[in-house]
Amino acid sequence: MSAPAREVSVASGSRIAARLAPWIVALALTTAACRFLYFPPLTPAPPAAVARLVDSSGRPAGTAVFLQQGSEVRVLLDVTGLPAGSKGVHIHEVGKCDPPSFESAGAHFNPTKAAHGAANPRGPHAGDLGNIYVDPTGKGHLELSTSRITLKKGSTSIFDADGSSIVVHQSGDDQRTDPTGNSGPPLACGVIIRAG
Ligand SMILES: [Cu+2]
Ligand SMILES: [Zn+2]
Repeated sequence: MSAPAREVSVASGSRIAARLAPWIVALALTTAACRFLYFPPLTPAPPAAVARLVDSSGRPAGTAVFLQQGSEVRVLLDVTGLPAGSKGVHIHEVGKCDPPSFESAGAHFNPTKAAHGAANPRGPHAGDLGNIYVDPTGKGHLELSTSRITLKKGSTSIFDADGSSIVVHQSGDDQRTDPTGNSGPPLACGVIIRAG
């Protein structure tokens, strides 16, 4: 007497499972894709930051965007109106960009007390971001990921007590010469501010 009832129950159970299967697959795929994606209703926004660069006359010279992606920070830098060529790019240790010298930005961001440059055996500084190539129209784009800085709390946070800035220099950075890579004086500077 009870066997038919149980069969019905099993049959309807597997029908429900069949109906749910596409959703389970979709949920699994979504979870896998979640590592770098941000779904506003589901997850808190990962930290982000922005810097608006000015040149030595105080005129706009570009924008930098910083996106925390797991343990790395993606940096996207666009510059305009700068002289052509290769230019050293660093995060400097103070969030203050007073033109024309930008000396207010201090030295390279260096929480680990390293030497300058990726080609230096004791380097690099956490703030060493290599070079941006500026084309003959004055525009340049640089994109990189680094785990040497963070937008979160911690010893390598660029949001320390006095903040940080991003600086583009007159010459290429040789990635080796301590403490500045022979990159010459600053051309442009932007204070890095939280954007989410
Ligand atoms: Cu610099
Ligand atoms: Zn450096």
